Amino acid sequence: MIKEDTISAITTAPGSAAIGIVRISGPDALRIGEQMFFAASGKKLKTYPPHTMVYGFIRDREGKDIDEVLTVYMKGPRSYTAEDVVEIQCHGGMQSLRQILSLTFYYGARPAEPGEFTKRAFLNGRIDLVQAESVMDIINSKSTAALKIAVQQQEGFLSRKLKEVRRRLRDVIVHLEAVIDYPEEDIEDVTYKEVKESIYKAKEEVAALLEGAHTGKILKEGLRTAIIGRPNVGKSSLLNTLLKEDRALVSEYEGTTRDVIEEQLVIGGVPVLLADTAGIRDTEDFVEKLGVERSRAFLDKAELILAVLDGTQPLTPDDEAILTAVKGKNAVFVVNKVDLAESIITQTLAERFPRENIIEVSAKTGEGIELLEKWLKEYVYGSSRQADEEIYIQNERQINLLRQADESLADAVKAAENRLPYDCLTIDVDRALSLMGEITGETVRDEIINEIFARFCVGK
Ligand SMILES: Nc1nc2c(ncn2[C@@H]2O[C@H](COP(=O)(O)OP(=O)(O)OP(=O)(O)O)[C@@H](O)[C@H]2O)c(=O)[nH]1
Ligand SMILES: [Mg+2]
Repeated sequence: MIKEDTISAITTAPGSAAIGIVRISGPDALRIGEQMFFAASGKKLKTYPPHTMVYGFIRDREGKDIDEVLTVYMKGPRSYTAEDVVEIQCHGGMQSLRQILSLTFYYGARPAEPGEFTKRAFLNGRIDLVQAESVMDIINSKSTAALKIAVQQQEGFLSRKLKEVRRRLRDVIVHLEAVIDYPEEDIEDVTYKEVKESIYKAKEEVAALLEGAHTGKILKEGLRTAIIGRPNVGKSSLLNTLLKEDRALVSEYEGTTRDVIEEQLVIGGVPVLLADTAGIRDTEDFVEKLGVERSRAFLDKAELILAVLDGTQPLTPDDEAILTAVKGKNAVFVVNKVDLAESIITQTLAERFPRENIIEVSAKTGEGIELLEKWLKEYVYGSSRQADEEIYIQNERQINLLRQADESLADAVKAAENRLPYDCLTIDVDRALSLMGEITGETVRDEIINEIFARFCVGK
């Protein structure tokens, strides 16, 4: 345990609310708490067993009541920071919270820096860096799926996996060092074969984690999706149906949508940033032209394109232009208006694109929309993956480190194949080990730690 000074902050959101919380953490937490809190029972806070809610009042220096509160003393290490903590639950108005907070300063606490409570939990070894980072992910989760991943990370799913892989790699190094020190006992063939197999296994586990990172990022940030198509095929109708709300204007006139309409929604559990765009075609109308330019920009920057086509009409040159434009992008071809007549273009499309990427729908009746939802879900999770069992990394820092570790392991495998000297092998494996240690915080530099916690909010 590192002995630190005592810090305090308001840990609840600013504004009016039913309750607000002031947290004090550090060696003087109990002393400071005792000086300002007066239990209704007349007893001292420290006479209660730790982790007991005690009803009473916060009084200012003159002994006047500031607020009626509940106070709890959590004796370290059984607290958020693993230090002694006192938390005061008062009424959630800013006046009461601010006065209580300044009183903690008066009695000797110092204002907590952003993320400092969580940083202390990390420095005191209660949680690792992955768990600390997941605290912010939990707070910022945009969907139930993203929350679930963040909570799994908080519980140490990823940390345990990394520990396992690192243990495997450490064994490799021990093995190699033994044969470097006692070369006469070495049987080279066996050593290279065994070492290569172990490293390869570790590399496969890292690769599996990286595969899940695509899913993790989408669940965290939302899948950037653009609805693209020529005028009047039913793009805005599709947006409205997916949103279950009349958001965009729909009309029988071509060129109804002029500007891009963006909405956030959750489709089949997947958070989606969905953009309805102006129909793309050659036009002389100045404003429509601007809209078309914007549509093209969205076509470029979206990760996924919903290319909408009118199933009741043959493909037009404008359709063809769009089909060409989405080449090389992730696209699903939405054949619309199948409530009017059987599609006459599905067959033609199927000759050019994988059939599973062509979906017949009616934006008007909702027919086929569930197929589109299913398609999206599979795109995000992969068809064979079991959403519950996988580890999905959401954090950019962690993904980058893991990518580099993966490269080092690839180098190590190659080195073993080419029978390079043992110490070349240990260098690569060592590097992978230290990169993975940076993810959990075992081998990370102070500046990086400070940078990570500076992104937190005050009070966390
Ligand atoms: N029967 C039927 N009509 C549809 C369907 N989808 C859209 N429509 C009609 O097609 C016309 C055009 O629909 P919109 O949603 O405005 O088409 P859009 O692609 O957004 O058109 P622009 O914004 O002009 O590019 C409207 O009259 C809709 O009612 C559908 O699935 N079935
Ligand atoms: Mg429209």
